[in-house]
Amino acid sequence: MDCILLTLREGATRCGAFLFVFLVLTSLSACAAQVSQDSRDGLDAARAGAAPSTAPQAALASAKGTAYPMRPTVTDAAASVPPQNTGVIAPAWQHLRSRLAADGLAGPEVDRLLASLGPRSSSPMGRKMLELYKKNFLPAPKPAKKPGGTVYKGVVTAANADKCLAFMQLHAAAFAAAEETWGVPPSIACALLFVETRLGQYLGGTGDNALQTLASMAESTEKADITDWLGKMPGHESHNAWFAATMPRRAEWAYRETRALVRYMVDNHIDPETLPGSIYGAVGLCQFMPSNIVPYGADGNGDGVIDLYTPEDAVASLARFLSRHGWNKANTREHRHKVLMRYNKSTRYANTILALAELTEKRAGSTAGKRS
Ligand SMILES: [Ca+2]
Repeated sequence: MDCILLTLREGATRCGAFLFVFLVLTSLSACAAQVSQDSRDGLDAARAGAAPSTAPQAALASAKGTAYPMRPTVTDAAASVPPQNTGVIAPAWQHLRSRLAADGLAGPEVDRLLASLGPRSSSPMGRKMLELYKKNFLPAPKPAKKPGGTVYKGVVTAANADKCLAFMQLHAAAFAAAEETWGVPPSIACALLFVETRLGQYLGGTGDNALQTLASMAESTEKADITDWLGKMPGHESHNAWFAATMPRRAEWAYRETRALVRYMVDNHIDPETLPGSIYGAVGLCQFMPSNIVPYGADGNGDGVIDLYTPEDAVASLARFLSRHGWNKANTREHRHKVLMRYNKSTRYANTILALAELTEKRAGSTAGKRS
Protein backbone atom coordinates (compact mmCIF):
# COMPACT_ATOMS: atom_id res chain seq x y z
CA MET A 1 0.00 0.00 0.00
CA ASP A 2 3.00 2.32 0.38
CA CYS A 3 3.15 2.95 -3.34
CA ILE A 4 -0.51 4.03 -3.38
CA LEU A 5 -0.02 6.49 -0.49
CA LEU A 6 3.09 7.93 -2.12
CA THR A 7 1.19 8.47 -5.33
CA LEU A 8 -1.72 10.07 -3.48
CA ARG A 9 0.64 12.53 -1.82
CA GLU A 10 2.56 13.37 -4.99
CA GLY A 11 -0.60 13.58 -7.02
CA ALA A 12 -2.26 15.97 -4.58
CA THR A 13 0.64 18.37 -4.48
CA ARG A 14 2.07 18.35 -7.99
CA CYS A 15 -0.62 17.38 -10.47
CA GLY A 16 -3.98 18.50 -11.69
CA ALA A 17 -7.09 16.51 -10.95
CA PHE A 18 -6.97 14.48 -14.18
CA LEU A 19 -3.35 13.48 -13.82
CA PHE A 20 -3.94 12.62 -10.17
CA VAL A 21 -6.70 10.15 -11.00
CA PHE A 22 -4.59 8.65 -13.75
CA LEU A 23 -1.67 8.11 -11.36
CA VAL A 24 -3.87 6.49 -8.71
CA LEU A 25 -5.33 4.05 -11.21
CA THR A 26 -1.90 3.22 -12.61
CA SER A 27 -0.53 2.58 -9.13
CA LEU A 28 -3.42 0.37 -8.11
CA SER A 29 -2.85 -1.68 -11.22
CA ALA A 30 0.90 -1.91 -10.61
CA CYS A 31 0.41 -2.94 -6.98
CA ALA A 32 -2.13 -5.60 -7.88
CA ALA A 33 0.21 -6.99 -10.52
CA GLN A 34 3.05 -7.08 -8.00
CA VAL A 35 0.91 -8.91 -5.45
CA SER A 36 -0.01 -11.47 -8.07
CA GLN A 37 3.63 -11.89 -9.09
CA ASP A 38 4.74 -12.17 -5.45
CA SER A 39 2.19 -14.91 -4.95
CA ARG A 40 3.35 -16.75 -8.07
CA ASP A 41 6.99 -16.33 -7.11
CA GLY A 42 6.23 -17.78 -3.70
CA LEU A 43 4.69 -20.83 -5.32
CA ASP A 44 7.56 -21.26 -7.73
CA ALA A 45 10.04 -20.93 -4.90
CA ALA A 46 8.16 -23.52 -2.87
CA ARG A 47 8.18 -25.90 -5.84
CA ALA A 48 11.87 -25.29 -6.45
CA GLY A 49 12.53 -25.99 -2.78
CA ALA A 50 10.59 -29.23 -3.04
CA ALA A 51 12.90 -30.65 -5.71
CA PRO A 52 13.46 -34.31 -4.96
CA SER A 53 16.81 -35.40 -3.70
CA THR A 54 18.46 -38.62 -4.73
CA ALA A 55 20.76 -38.74 -1.74
CA PRO A 56 19.27 -40.61 1.20
CA GLN A 57 21.10 -38.33 3.65
CA ALA A 58 19.57 -35.27 2.04
CA ALA A 59 16.12 -36.82 2.19
CA LEU A 60 16.57 -37.69 5.83
CA ALA A 61 17.77 -34.17 6.55
CA SER A 62 14.77 -32.84 4.66
CA ALA A 63 12.40 -34.99 6.66
CA LYS A 64 13.94 -33.70 9.86
CA GLY A 65 14.13 -30.11 8.68
CA THR A 66 11.66 -27.49 7.67
CA ALA A 67 10.14 -29.04 4.56
CA TYR A 68 6.77 -29.73 6.24
CA PRO A 69 4.05 -28.73 5.96
CA MET A 70 4.54 -28.43 2.20
CA ARG A 71 1.67 -26.12 1.34
CA PRO A 72 3.22 -23.06 -0.36
CA THR A 73 2.81 -19.93 1.69
CA VAL A 74 1.17 -16.77 0.42
CA THR A 75 2.77 -13.44 1.17
CA ASP A 76 1.11 -11.27 3.77
CA ALA A 77 0.52 -8.69 1.07
CA ALA A 78 -1.44 -11.18 -1.04
CA ALA A 79 -3.40 -12.39 1.96
CA SER A 80 -4.42 -8.82 2.81
CA VAL A 81 -5.87 -8.04 -0.62
CA PRO A 82 -9.66 -7.82 -0.38
CA PRO A 83 -11.67 -9.91 -2.86
CA GLN A 84 -12.69 -6.95 -5.04
CA ASN A 85 -9.03 -6.20 -5.80
CA THR A 86 -8.17 -9.62 -7.23
CA GLY A 87 -9.48 -8.87 -10.71
CA VAL A 88 -12.49 -9.74 -12.77
CA ILE A 89 -13.79 -13.08 -13.95
CA ALA A 90 -12.77 -13.68 -17.56
CA PRO A 91 -15.55 -14.41 -20.10
CA ALA A 92 -14.16 -17.94 -20.50
CA TRP A 93 -15.26 -18.75 -16.95
CA GLN A 94 -18.75 -17.23 -16.96
CA HIS A 95 -20.31 -20.54 -17.98
CA LEU A 96 -18.63 -22.30 -15.08
CA ARG A 97 -19.74 -19.49 -12.77
CA SER A 98 -23.36 -20.01 -13.85
CA ARG A 99 -23.17 -23.76 -13.32
CA LEU A 100 -21.70 -23.35 -9.86
CA ALA A 101 -24.36 -20.80 -8.97
CA ALA A 102 -27.08 -23.20 -10.11
CA ASP A 103 -25.53 -25.73 -7.71
CA GLY A 104 -25.68 -23.27 -4.83
CA LEU A 105 -22.12 -22.00 -5.04
CA ALA A 106 -22.20 -18.25 -5.53
CA GLY A 107 -20.97 -15.11 -3.83
CA PRO A 108 -17.82 -13.04 -3.37
CA GLU A 109 -15.69 -15.99 -2.23
CA VAL A 110 -16.57 -18.05 -5.31
CA ASP A 111 -16.01 -15.02 -7.55
CA ARG A 112 -12.63 -14.44 -5.95
CA LEU A 113 -11.62 -18.00 -6.84
CA LEU A 114 -12.90 -17.72 -10.40
CA ALA A 115 -11.19 -14.35 -10.88
CA SER A 116 -7.89 -15.99 -9.98
CA LEU A 117 -8.08 -18.34 -12.98
CA GLY A 118 -5.81 -17.78 -15.96
CA PRO A 119 -6.81 -18.64 -19.54
CA ARG A 120 -8.39 -22.08 -20.01
CA SER A 121 -5.68 -24.67 -20.60
CA SER A 122 -6.22 -27.40 -23.18
CA SER A 123 -3.68 -29.65 -21.48
CA PRO A 124 -5.70 -31.47 -18.79
CA MET A 125 -8.36 -32.65 -21.26
CA GLY A 126 -5.89 -32.98 -24.15
CA ARG A 127 -3.66 -35.22 -22.06
CA LYS A 128 -6.57 -37.38 -20.94
CA MET A 129 -7.97 -37.70 -24.48
CA LEU A 130 -4.55 -38.62 -25.86
CA GLU A 131 -4.28 -41.34 -23.22
CA LEU A 132 -7.72 -42.71 -24.14
CA TYR A 133 -7.11 -42.31 -27.88
CA LYS A 134 -3.94 -44.39 -27.71
CA LYS A 135 -5.78 -47.08 -25.77
CA ASN A 136 -8.71 -47.18 -28.20
CA PHE A 137 -7.26 -46.50 -31.64
CA LEU A 138 -3.49 -46.82 -31.78
CA PRO A 139 -1.62 -50.12 -31.88
CA ALA A 140 -0.42 -51.27 -28.49
CA PRO A 141 3.35 -51.03 -27.99
CA LYS A 142 5.23 -54.24 -28.57
CA PRO A 143 5.50 -56.32 -25.41
CA ALA A 144 8.84 -56.03 -23.68
CA LYS A 145 11.20 -58.94 -24.18
CA LYS A 146 11.29 -59.48 -20.45
CA PRO A 147 8.05 -59.54 -18.45
CA GLY A 148 7.28 -56.18 -16.88
CA GLY A 149 8.28 -55.64 -13.28
CA THR A 150 5.70 -56.31 -10.65
CA VAL A 151 6.58 -53.12 -8.81
CA TYR A 152 7.38 -49.56 -9.88
CA LYS A 153 10.98 -49.28 -10.96
CA GLY A 154 13.38 -47.80 -8.44
CA VAL A 155 10.91 -47.45 -5.59
CA VAL A 156 11.40 -50.52 -3.41
CA THR A 157 14.97 -49.80 -2.29
CA ALA A 158 16.75 -49.71 1.05
CA ALA A 159 17.37 -45.98 0.64
CA ASN A 160 13.66 -45.29 0.13
CA ALA A 161 12.70 -47.55 3.02
CA ASP A 162 15.08 -45.49 5.19
CA LYS A 163 13.38 -42.30 4.03
CA CYS A 164 10.08 -43.83 5.10
CA LEU A 165 11.54 -44.78 8.48
CA ALA A 166 12.74 -41.22 9.04
CA PHE A 167 9.35 -39.82 8.06
CA MET A 168 7.57 -42.29 10.33
CA GLN A 169 9.78 -41.23 13.24
CA LEU A 170 9.22 -37.56 12.54
CA HIS A 171 5.44 -38.00 12.51
CA ALA A 172 5.21 -40.94 14.90
CA ALA A 173 2.18 -39.61 16.75
CA ALA A 174 0.19 -39.17 13.55
CA PHE A 175 0.99 -42.66 12.30
CA ALA A 176 0.23 -44.20 15.71
CA ALA A 177 -3.12 -42.42 15.88
CA ALA A 178 -4.06 -43.57 12.39
CA GLU A 179 -3.20 -47.17 13.27
CA GLU A 180 -5.14 -46.95 16.51
CA THR A 181 -8.22 -45.46 14.86
CA TRP A 182 -8.30 -47.16 11.47
CA GLY A 183 -5.96 -50.14 11.81
CA VAL A 184 -3.56 -49.07 9.06
CA PRO A 185 0.06 -49.80 10.03
CA PRO A 186 2.54 -46.90 9.80
CA SER A 187 4.65 -48.73 7.22
CA ILE A 188 1.67 -49.08 4.87
CA ALA A 189 0.50 -45.49 5.32
CA CYS A 190 4.02 -44.18 4.81
CA ALA A 191 4.68 -46.37 1.75
CA LEU A 192 1.48 -45.05 0.21
CA LEU A 193 2.59 -41.45 0.79
CA PHE A 194 5.97 -42.30 -0.71
CA VAL A 195 4.45 -43.79 -3.85
CA GLU A 196 1.95 -40.94 -4.24
CA THR A 197 4.17 -37.89 -3.70
CA ARG A 198 7.56 -39.08 -2.45
CA LEU A 199 6.44 -38.00 1.03
CA GLY A 200 5.37 -34.61 -0.24
CA GLN A 201 8.30 -33.87 -2.53
CA TYR A 202 6.20 -34.08 -5.73
CA LEU A 203 2.91 -32.24 -5.40
CA GLY A 204 2.25 -30.71 -8.78
CA GLY A 205 2.50 -32.17 -12.24
CA THR A 206 2.03 -29.14 -14.46
CA GLY A 207 2.75 -25.92 -12.61
CA ASP A 208 -0.98 -25.16 -12.55
CA ASN A 209 -2.90 -25.21 -9.31
CA ALA A 210 -5.65 -27.80 -8.84
CA LEU A 211 -8.48 -25.32 -9.49
CA GLN A 212 -6.96 -24.15 -12.77
CA THR A 213 -6.49 -27.76 -13.92
CA LEU A 214 -9.96 -29.00 -13.01
CA ALA A 215 -11.79 -25.87 -14.21
CA SER A 216 -9.97 -26.07 -17.55
CA MET A 217 -10.94 -29.70 -17.95
CA ALA A 218 -14.54 -29.00 -17.01
CA GLU A 219 -14.78 -26.36 -19.74
CA SER A 220 -13.16 -28.51 -22.46
CA THR A 221 -16.19 -30.26 -23.92
CA GLU A 222 -15.49 -30.50 -27.64
CA LYS A 223 -12.72 -31.39 -30.01
CA ALA A 224 -12.11 -27.74 -30.89
CA ASP A 225 -11.03 -27.19 -27.27
CA ILE A 226 -7.98 -29.44 -27.65
CA THR A 227 -6.81 -28.65 -31.19
CA ASP A 228 -3.18 -28.34 -30.10
CA TRP A 229 -3.26 -31.96 -28.96
CA LEU A 230 -4.81 -33.49 -32.09
CA GLY A 231 -1.48 -33.70 -33.95
CA LYS A 232 -0.53 -36.47 -31.54
CA MET A 233 -3.64 -38.48 -32.48
CA PRO A 234 -3.17 -39.74 -36.06
CA GLY A 235 -6.48 -40.50 -37.80
CA HIS A 236 -8.50 -38.42 -35.35
CA GLU A 237 -10.66 -37.11 -38.24
CA SER A 238 -12.29 -40.55 -38.45
CA HIS A 239 -13.33 -40.57 -34.82
CA ASN A 240 -15.34 -37.39 -34.39
CA ALA A 241 -18.29 -39.30 -32.95
CA TRP A 242 -16.04 -40.80 -30.29
CA PHE A 243 -14.72 -37.37 -29.32
CA ALA A 244 -18.26 -36.00 -29.22
CA ALA A 245 -19.37 -38.79 -26.89
CA THR A 246 -16.28 -38.99 -24.68
CA MET A 247 -15.30 -35.40 -23.98
CA PRO A 248 -18.56 -34.25 -22.37
CA ARG A 249 -18.44 -37.24 -20.00
CA ARG A 250 -14.88 -36.44 -18.97
CA ALA A 251 -15.74 -32.75 -18.64
CA GLU A 252 -18.71 -33.62 -16.44
CA TRP A 253 -16.43 -35.61 -14.15
CA ALA A 254 -14.06 -32.65 -13.97
CA TYR A 255 -16.96 -30.30 -13.23
CA ARG A 256 -18.04 -32.43 -10.26
CA GLU A 257 -14.45 -32.36 -8.95
CA THR A 258 -14.25 -28.60 -9.56
CA ARG A 259 -17.48 -28.10 -7.63
CA ALA A 260 -16.18 -30.17 -4.72
CA LEU A 261 -12.91 -28.26 -4.75
CA VAL A 262 -14.59 -24.84 -4.85
CA ARG A 263 -16.84 -25.79 -1.94
CA TYR A 264 -13.84 -27.02 0.06
CA MET A 265 -11.83 -23.87 -0.73
CA VAL A 266 -14.69 -21.54 0.13
CA ASP A 267 -15.48 -23.35 3.38
CA ASN A 268 -11.86 -23.27 4.46
CA HIS A 269 -10.81 -19.90 2.95
CA ILE A 270 -8.07 -21.48 0.86
CA ASP A 271 -6.15 -19.51 -1.75
CA PRO A 272 -5.83 -21.29 -5.14
CA GLU A 273 -2.12 -20.54 -5.37
CA THR A 274 -1.53 -22.61 -2.24
CA LEU A 275 -3.16 -25.71 -3.68
CA PRO A 276 -0.89 -27.35 -6.25
CA GLY A 277 -2.50 -30.27 -8.04
CA SER A 278 -1.50 -33.28 -10.08
CA ILE A 279 -2.08 -33.40 -13.84
CA TYR A 280 -5.71 -34.28 -13.12
CA GLY A 281 -6.21 -32.14 -10.04
CA ALA A 282 -5.44 -34.51 -7.16
CA VAL A 283 -4.35 -32.66 -4.02
CA GLY A 284 -2.20 -33.17 -0.96
CA LEU A 285 0.48 -35.59 0.16
CA CYS A 286 -2.02 -38.42 -0.22
CA GLN A 287 -3.31 -37.19 -3.64
CA PHE A 288 -7.03 -37.13 -2.96
CA MET A 289 -9.42 -36.04 -5.67
CA PRO A 290 -11.42 -33.14 -4.19
CA SER A 291 -14.66 -35.13 -4.06
CA ASN A 292 -12.99 -37.52 -1.61
CA ILE A 293 -12.07 -34.84 0.92
CA VAL A 294 -15.49 -34.58 2.55
CA PRO A 295 -16.37 -38.29 2.75
CA TYR A 296 -12.89 -39.58 3.65
CA GLY A 297 -10.73 -36.64 4.80
CA ALA A 298 -9.76 -36.46 8.48
CA ASP A 299 -8.36 -33.71 10.68
CA GLY A 300 -5.31 -35.52 12.02
CA ASN A 301 -3.76 -32.57 13.86
CA GLY A 302 -7.04 -31.36 15.35
CA ASP A 303 -6.80 -27.76 14.13
CA GLY A 304 -10.33 -27.83 12.78
CA VAL A 305 -9.33 -27.94 9.10
CA ILE A 306 -8.65 -30.88 6.80
CA ASP A 307 -5.44 -29.81 5.14
CA LEU A 308 -4.00 -32.63 3.07
CA TYR A 309 -0.71 -30.79 2.70
CA THR A 310 0.05 -31.43 6.36
CA PRO A 311 1.42 -34.92 7.11
CA GLU A 312 -0.93 -35.42 10.08
CA ASP A 313 -4.08 -34.81 8.05
CA ALA A 314 -2.79 -36.72 5.03
CA VAL A 315 -1.96 -39.80 7.12
CA ALA A 316 -5.31 -39.72 8.92
CA SER A 317 -7.20 -39.22 5.67
CA LEU A 318 -5.58 -42.02 3.70
CA ALA A 319 -6.04 -44.37 6.66
CA ARG A 320 -9.70 -43.41 6.91
CA PHE A 321 -10.11 -44.00 3.18
CA LEU A 322 -8.54 -47.47 3.40
CA SER A 323 -10.61 -48.33 6.46
CA ARG A 324 -13.83 -47.30 4.72
CA HIS A 325 -12.88 -49.53 1.82
CA GLY A 326 -12.42 -52.65 3.88
CA TRP A 327 -9.06 -52.43 5.62
CA ASN A 328 -8.72 -53.91 9.09
CA LYS A 329 -5.98 -55.39 11.20
CA ALA A 330 -6.95 -58.97 10.44
CA ASN A 331 -6.58 -58.57 6.70
CA THR A 332 -4.51 -61.02 4.74
CA ARG A 333 -1.90 -59.72 2.31
CA GLU A 334 -4.22 -60.62 -0.54
CA HIS A 335 -7.04 -58.60 0.99
CA ARG A 336 -4.74 -55.66 1.69
CA HIS A 337 -3.75 -55.72 -1.97
CA LYS A 338 -7.39 -55.59 -2.95
CA VAL A 339 -8.10 -52.61 -0.68
CA LEU A 340 -5.05 -50.71 -1.94
CA MET A 341 -6.39 -51.11 -5.46
CA ARG A 342 -9.45 -49.12 -4.36
CA TYR A 343 -7.06 -46.23 -3.83
CA ASN A 344 -5.52 -46.66 -7.27
CA LYS A 345 -6.68 -49.37 -9.64
CA SER A 346 -3.26 -50.71 -10.50
CA THR A 347 -1.74 -54.04 -9.55
CA ARG A 348 1.77 -52.65 -9.65
CA TYR A 349 0.70 -49.74 -7.43
CA ALA A 350 -0.60 -52.08 -4.74
CA ASN A 351 2.41 -54.42 -5.15
CA THR A 352 4.81 -51.51 -4.72
CA ILE A 353 3.18 -50.22 -1.54
CA LEU A 354 3.11 -53.64 0.08
CA ALA A 355 6.72 -54.38 -0.91
CA LEU A 356 8.03 -51.00 0.26
CA ALA A 357 6.12 -51.35 3.54
CA GLU A 358 7.57 -54.81 4.09
CA LEU A 359 11.09 -53.61 3.35
CA THR A 360 10.59 -50.66 5.71
CA GLU A 361 9.51 -52.99 8.51
CA LYS A 362 12.48 -55.24 7.84
CA ARG A 363 14.87 -52.28 8.00
CA ALA A 364 13.17 -51.06 11.18
CA GLY A 365 13.62 -54.52 12.71
CA SER A 366 17.26 -54.68 11.72
CA THR A 367 17.92 -51.18 13.11
CA ALA A 368 16.23 -52.15 16.37
CA GLY A 369 18.30 -55.35 16.45
CA LYS A 370 21.55 -53.39 16.09
CA ARG A 371 20.54 -51.06 18.90
CA SER A 372 19.72 -53.84 21.36
CA1 LIG B 1 -5.93 -30.34 10.29
